Amino acid sequence: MIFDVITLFPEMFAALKTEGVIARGVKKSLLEINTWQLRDFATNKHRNIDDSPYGGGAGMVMQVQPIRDCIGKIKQQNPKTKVIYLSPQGKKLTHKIALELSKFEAITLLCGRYEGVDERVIEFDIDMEISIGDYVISGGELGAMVLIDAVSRQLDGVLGNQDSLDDSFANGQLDYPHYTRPEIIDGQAVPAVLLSGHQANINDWRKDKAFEITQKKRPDLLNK
Ligand code: 4FN
Repeated sequence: MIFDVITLFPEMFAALKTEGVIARGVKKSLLEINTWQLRDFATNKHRNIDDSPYGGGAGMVMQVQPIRDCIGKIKQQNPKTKVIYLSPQGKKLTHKIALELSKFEAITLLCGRYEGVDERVIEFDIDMEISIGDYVISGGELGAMVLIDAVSRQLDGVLGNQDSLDDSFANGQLDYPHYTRPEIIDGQAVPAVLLSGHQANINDWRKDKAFEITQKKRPDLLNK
Protein backbone atom coordinates (compact mmCIF):
# COMPACT_ATOMS: atom_id res chain seq x y z
CA MET A 1 0.00 0.00 0.00
CA ILE A 2 1.29 3.42 -0.92
CA PHE A 3 0.25 6.54 1.01
CA ASP A 4 0.97 9.93 -0.56
CA VAL A 5 0.32 12.78 1.87
CA ILE A 6 -0.14 16.38 0.73
CA THR A 7 0.66 18.72 3.61
CA LEU A 8 2.24 22.00 4.68
CA PHE A 9 3.85 20.12 7.60
CA PRO A 10 5.54 16.96 6.25
CA GLU A 11 7.80 16.78 9.35
CA MET A 12 4.76 15.75 11.40
CA PHE A 13 4.81 12.35 9.67
CA ALA A 14 8.37 11.51 10.79
CA ALA A 15 7.06 9.81 13.96
CA LEU A 16 4.90 7.40 11.96
CA LYS A 17 7.87 6.46 9.77
CA THR A 18 10.34 5.81 12.63
CA GLU A 19 8.33 4.50 15.62
CA GLY A 20 6.42 1.30 16.27
CA VAL A 21 4.47 -1.19 14.24
CA ILE A 22 3.81 1.13 11.26
CA ALA A 23 7.51 1.93 10.92
CA ARG A 24 8.21 -1.81 10.88
CA GLY A 25 5.71 -2.15 8.00
CA VAL A 26 7.61 0.55 6.14
CA LYS A 27 10.94 -1.23 6.75
CA LYS A 28 9.43 -4.51 5.50
CA SER A 29 8.23 -2.63 2.35
CA LEU A 30 4.62 -3.59 3.10
CA LEU A 31 3.74 0.09 2.98
CA GLU A 32 5.23 3.32 1.77
CA ILE A 33 4.53 6.78 3.22
CA ASN A 34 5.47 9.64 0.90
CA THR A 35 4.95 13.26 1.93
CA TRP A 36 4.50 16.12 -0.52
CA GLN A 37 5.19 19.70 0.60
CA LEU A 38 2.29 21.64 -0.92
CA ARG A 39 4.41 24.80 -0.91
CA ASP A 40 6.67 23.19 -3.56
CA PHE A 41 3.70 23.51 -5.96
CA ALA A 42 3.23 27.25 -5.43
CA THR A 43 3.97 29.35 -8.50
CA ASN A 44 4.55 32.73 -6.78
CA LYS A 45 7.88 33.92 -5.41
CA HIS A 46 6.74 33.85 -1.77
CA ARG A 47 5.50 30.25 -2.17
CA ASN A 48 2.02 31.16 -0.87
CA ILE A 49 -0.64 28.49 -1.36
CA ASP A 50 -3.51 30.34 0.34
CA ASP A 51 -5.53 33.51 -0.18
CA SER A 52 -8.40 35.40 1.49
CA PRO A 53 -11.96 34.14 1.02
CA TYR A 54 -14.32 35.58 -1.61
CA GLY A 55 -17.21 37.16 0.27
CA GLY A 56 -14.93 38.30 3.04
CA GLY A 57 -14.56 37.03 6.56
CA ALA A 58 -11.79 35.69 8.70
CA GLY A 59 -9.02 33.30 7.80
CA MET A 60 -7.43 32.03 4.62
CA VAL A 61 -8.42 29.42 2.05
CA MET A 62 -6.08 26.92 0.36
CA GLN A 63 -6.01 27.58 -3.37
CA VAL A 64 -6.91 25.13 -6.14
CA GLN A 65 -3.82 25.31 -8.35
CA PRO A 66 -1.09 23.99 -6.01
CA ILE A 67 -3.35 21.16 -4.79
CA ARG A 68 -4.46 20.22 -8.32
CA ASP A 69 -0.87 20.24 -9.60
CA CYS A 70 0.34 18.15 -6.66
CA ILE A 71 -2.41 15.55 -7.14
CA GLY A 72 -1.56 15.52 -10.88
CA LYS A 73 2.07 14.74 -10.08
CA ILE A 74 1.11 11.94 -7.66
CA LYS A 75 -1.27 10.45 -10.26
CA GLN A 76 1.57 10.28 -12.80
CA GLN A 77 3.20 7.80 -10.38
CA ASN A 78 0.05 6.10 -9.04
CA PRO A 79 -2.74 6.56 -11.60
CA LYS A 80 -5.17 4.46 -9.51
CA THR A 81 -4.68 6.34 -6.22
CA LYS A 82 -7.84 7.16 -4.22
CA VAL A 83 -7.77 10.81 -3.19
CA ILE A 84 -9.11 11.40 0.32
CA TYR A 85 -9.60 14.80 1.98
CA LEU A 86 -9.42 14.65 5.79
CA SER A 87 -12.30 16.89 6.77
CA PRO A 88 -14.94 17.46 9.45
CA GLN A 89 -17.49 16.98 6.65
CA GLY A 90 -16.25 13.45 5.95
CA LYS A 91 -17.71 10.08 6.78
CA LYS A 92 -16.54 9.03 10.25
CA LEU A 93 -13.52 6.71 10.24
CA THR A 94 -14.40 3.33 11.78
CA HIS A 95 -12.73 -0.09 11.97
CA LYS A 96 -14.98 -1.20 9.09
CA ILE A 97 -13.94 1.72 6.87
CA ALA A 98 -10.25 1.17 7.73
CA LEU A 99 -10.65 -2.43 6.56
CA GLU A 100 -12.31 -1.28 3.31
CA LEU A 101 -9.59 1.31 2.64
CA SER A 102 -6.88 -1.34 3.16
CA LYS A 103 -8.01 -2.96 -0.13
CA PHE A 104 -6.80 0.03 -2.20
CA GLU A 105 -3.33 -0.10 -3.75
CA ALA A 106 -2.65 3.59 -3.20
CA ILE A 107 -4.27 6.37 -1.18
CA THR A 108 -3.55 10.09 -1.42
CA LEU A 109 -4.35 12.08 1.73
CA LEU A 110 -4.95 15.82 1.48
CA CYS A 111 -4.47 17.68 4.77
CA GLY A 112 -6.25 21.00 5.21
CA ARG A 113 -5.01 24.00 7.19
CA TYR A 114 -6.48 27.48 7.82
CA GLU A 115 -10.20 27.42 6.84
CA GLY A 116 -9.67 24.46 4.53
CA VAL A 117 -9.56 24.08 0.74
CA ASP A 118 -11.37 25.95 -2.05
CA GLU A 119 -14.69 24.09 -2.58
CA ARG A 120 -13.79 23.41 -6.23
CA VAL A 121 -11.08 20.98 -5.02
CA ILE A 122 -13.74 18.96 -3.20
CA GLU A 123 -16.01 19.01 -6.27
CA PHE A 124 -13.36 18.06 -8.85
CA ASP A 125 -10.24 16.51 -7.30
CA ILE A 126 -11.39 14.48 -4.30
CA ASP A 127 -12.85 10.93 -4.35
CA MET A 128 -13.81 10.71 -0.68
CA GLU A 129 -13.97 12.82 2.51
CA ILE A 130 -13.13 11.17 5.84
CA SER A 131 -13.34 12.56 9.39
CA ILE A 132 -11.67 11.19 12.51
CA GLY A 133 -14.29 12.65 14.85
CA ASP A 134 -16.43 15.59 15.84
CA TYR A 135 -14.08 18.14 17.39
CA VAL A 136 -12.19 21.16 16.09
CA ILE A 137 -8.56 20.44 15.19
CA SER A 138 -5.93 22.70 13.64
CA GLY A 139 -5.19 20.67 10.53
CA GLY A 140 -5.83 17.42 8.72
CA GLU A 141 -2.37 15.96 9.49
CA LEU A 142 -3.33 14.21 12.72
CA GLY A 143 -6.37 12.81 10.91
CA ALA A 144 -4.13 11.50 8.12
CA MET A 145 -1.84 9.86 10.68
CA VAL A 146 -4.76 8.19 12.45
CA LEU A 147 -6.04 6.90 9.10
CA ILE A 148 -2.59 5.62 8.02
CA ASP A 149 -2.19 3.77 11.33
CA ALA A 150 -5.68 2.24 11.32
CA VAL A 151 -5.46 1.17 7.64
CA SER A 152 -1.86 -0.10 7.76
CA ARG A 153 -2.65 -2.38 10.72
CA GLN A 154 -5.07 -4.22 8.43
CA LEU A 155 -2.41 -5.10 5.86
CA ASP A 156 -1.09 -8.66 5.84
CA GLY A 157 2.23 -8.92 7.67
CA VAL A 158 2.19 -5.52 9.37
CA LEU A 159 1.12 -6.90 12.74
CA GLY A 160 2.88 -9.73 14.53
CA ASN A 161 0.72 -12.59 15.86
CA GLN A 162 1.15 -11.10 19.34
CA ASP A 163 -1.54 -8.50 18.71
CA SER A 164 -4.93 -9.50 20.13
CA LEU A 165 -6.74 -6.24 19.39
CA ASP A 166 -7.86 -7.42 15.99
CA ASP A 167 -9.84 -10.40 17.31
CA SER A 168 -11.62 -8.26 19.85
CA PHE A 169 -12.70 -5.65 17.35
CA ALA A 170 -13.55 -8.27 14.74
CA ASN A 171 -16.82 -8.79 16.65
CA GLY A 172 -17.19 -5.06 17.28
CA GLN A 173 -16.63 -5.25 21.03
CA LEU A 174 -14.09 -3.79 23.44
CA ASP A 175 -11.09 -5.81 24.55
CA TYR A 176 -11.09 -7.96 27.72
CA PRO A 177 -9.04 -6.71 30.74
CA HIS A 178 -5.31 -7.41 30.85
CA TYR A 179 -3.02 -8.28 33.77
CA THR A 180 0.70 -8.90 34.12
CA ARG A 181 3.19 -9.49 36.97
CA PRO A 182 3.03 -9.18 39.93
CA GLU A 183 0.14 -11.45 40.99
CA ILE A 184 -0.75 -9.07 43.83
CA ILE A 185 0.00 -5.35 44.10
CA ASP A 186 -1.20 -3.17 47.00
CA GLY A 187 -3.73 -5.87 47.88
CA GLN A 188 -5.12 -6.06 44.32
CA ALA A 189 -5.03 -9.64 43.01
CA VAL A 190 -5.15 -10.95 39.45
CA PRO A 191 -8.43 -12.85 38.79
CA ALA A 192 -7.82 -16.47 39.81
CA VAL A 193 -9.05 -17.96 36.52
CA LEU A 194 -6.10 -16.37 34.67
CA LEU A 195 -3.69 -18.32 36.91
CA SER A 196 -5.63 -21.61 36.64
CA GLY A 197 -3.93 -22.83 33.47
CA HIS A 198 -7.39 -23.92 32.20
CA GLN A 199 -7.39 -22.26 28.76
CA ALA A 200 -11.05 -23.00 27.91
CA ASN A 201 -12.16 -21.33 31.15
CA ILE A 202 -9.83 -18.39 30.47
CA ASN A 203 -11.26 -17.94 26.97
CA ASP A 204 -14.85 -18.07 28.33
CA TRP A 205 -14.00 -15.55 31.07
CA ARG A 206 -12.42 -13.16 28.54
CA LYS A 207 -15.42 -13.42 26.22
CA ASP A 208 -17.83 -12.67 29.08
CA LYS A 209 -15.71 -9.75 30.32
CA ALA A 210 -15.41 -8.24 26.84
CA PHE A 211 -19.19 -8.27 26.51
CA GLU A 212 -19.73 -6.95 30.07
CA ILE A 213 -17.27 -4.07 29.58
CA THR A 214 -18.73 -3.18 26.20
CA GLN A 215 -22.25 -3.16 27.63
CA LYS A 216 -21.20 -1.00 30.55
CA LYS A 217 -18.81 1.48 28.88
CA ARG A 218 -19.78 1.57 25.18
CA PRO A 219 -23.28 0.12 24.72
CA ASP A 220 -23.45 1.98 21.38
CA LEU A 221 -20.92 -0.53 19.96
CA LEU A 222 -23.33 -3.44 20.53
CA ASN A 223 -26.12 -1.93 18.42
CA LYS A 224 -24.08 -2.14 15.19
N1 4FN B 1 -10.49 20.49 10.69
C1 4FN B 1 -16.21 21.17 13.14
C2 4FN B 1 -16.96 22.10 12.41
C3 4FN B 1 -16.33 23.02 11.59
C4 4FN B 1 -14.92 23.03 11.48
C5 4FN B 1 -14.18 22.11 12.20
C6 4FN B 1 -12.69 22.08 12.10
C7 4FN B 1 -8.59 21.87 10.03
C8 4FN B 1 -8.69 23.03 7.82
C9 4FN B 1 -10.73 21.87 8.67
C10 4FN B 1 -11.82 18.31 11.90
C11 4FN B 1 -12.45 17.24 12.52
C12 4FN B 1 -12.16 15.96 12.14
C13 4FN B 1 -9.76 16.21 9.57
C14 4FN B 1 -14.83 21.17 13.01
C15 4FN B 1 -10.60 16.79 10.50
C16 4FN B 1 -10.88 18.11 10.87
C17 4FN B 1 -11.24 15.74 11.13
C18 4FN B 1 -10.22 19.28 10.19
C19 4FN B 1 -8.09 23.03 9.22
C20 4FN B 1 -10.21 23.03 7.89
C21 4FN B 1 -10.10 21.77 10.07
C22 4FN B 1 -18.42 20.23 13.90
C23 4FN B 1 -16.48 18.74 13.69
C24 4FN B 1 -16.57 20.41 15.49
C25 4FN B 1 -10.65 22.90 10.96
C26 4FN B 1 -16.92 20.16 14.04
N2 4FN B 1 -10.82 14.57 10.58
N3 4FN B 1 -12.09 22.84 11.14
O1 4FN B 1 -12.04 21.38 12.84
O2 4FN B 1 -9.52 19.12 9.23
O3 4FN B 1 -9.92 14.87 9.66
